Amino acid sequence: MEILQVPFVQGFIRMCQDGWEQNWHERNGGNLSYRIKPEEVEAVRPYFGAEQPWQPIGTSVPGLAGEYFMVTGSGKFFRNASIDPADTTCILEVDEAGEEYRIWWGLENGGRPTSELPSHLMNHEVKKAVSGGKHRVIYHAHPANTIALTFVLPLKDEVFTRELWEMATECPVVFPDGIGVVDWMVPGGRAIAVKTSRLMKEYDVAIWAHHGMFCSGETFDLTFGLMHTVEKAAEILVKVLSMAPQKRQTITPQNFRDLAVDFQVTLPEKFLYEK
Ligand code: 2HA
Ligand code: ZN
Repeated sequence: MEILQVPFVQGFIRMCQDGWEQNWHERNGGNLSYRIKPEEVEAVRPYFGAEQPWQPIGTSVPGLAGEYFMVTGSGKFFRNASIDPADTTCILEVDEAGEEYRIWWGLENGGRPTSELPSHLMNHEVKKAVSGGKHRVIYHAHPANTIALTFVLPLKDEVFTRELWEMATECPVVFPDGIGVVDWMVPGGRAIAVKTSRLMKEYDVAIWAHHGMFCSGETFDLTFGLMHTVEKAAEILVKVLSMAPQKRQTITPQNFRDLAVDFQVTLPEKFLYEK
């Protein structure tokens, strides 16, 4: 067995390749992180290298003390992840205070974990707590239709959620809690991480205006599928807005309430406003 045959490592790399093929990762755009299960840490531990120095995370995540993560590297291209995982990704450990990390595997030609490490880890900390430990994947990408909408829709959770729900009947079933929106902010730091992780208490999706999207989920499939569903709905909305200034017909608030009953989801009334 090689480290690249360990199932979570394969799942991680496949997701990088899938995102690249969707055109969501120009150049070094986007980043991915996975909170590794204890038994999976043992499966990869034999491949760990020499102990490396602790480095500051840039924020505080005490809820992740002692956890291990697989993450993409800063400045690395998703396009190359499947070709050279040991150069483009890494496995790191968070210290007992949740202040520092150290790398155990990967980034073998040097480099640092993703520039969005504070956002990834703060999102993980929140989602681990609110999901009872089930959420393990945080994914950031630059899908074009979602980004395009941040130039024409009001930057409000209620508007993005409702407009995207209307674009496909599956949407309220796939993301019943809705979508959070972050105004334009400087990426890479603690401030945007704090803002995003606050939204992640309530939502599994956060959109960064004029930048991209963050999704959280239990598995690679569910998290990729969530991003894919939101971006597909955004693509339909871009087409609709390009064809006509107004929709001739759509899914109504009462339609959503009926759907919620049959599909046994709770759809918050704040998204079902009259227009
Ligand atoms: O370049 O996507 O947000 C990586 C990013 C930063
Ligand atoms: Zn980005």
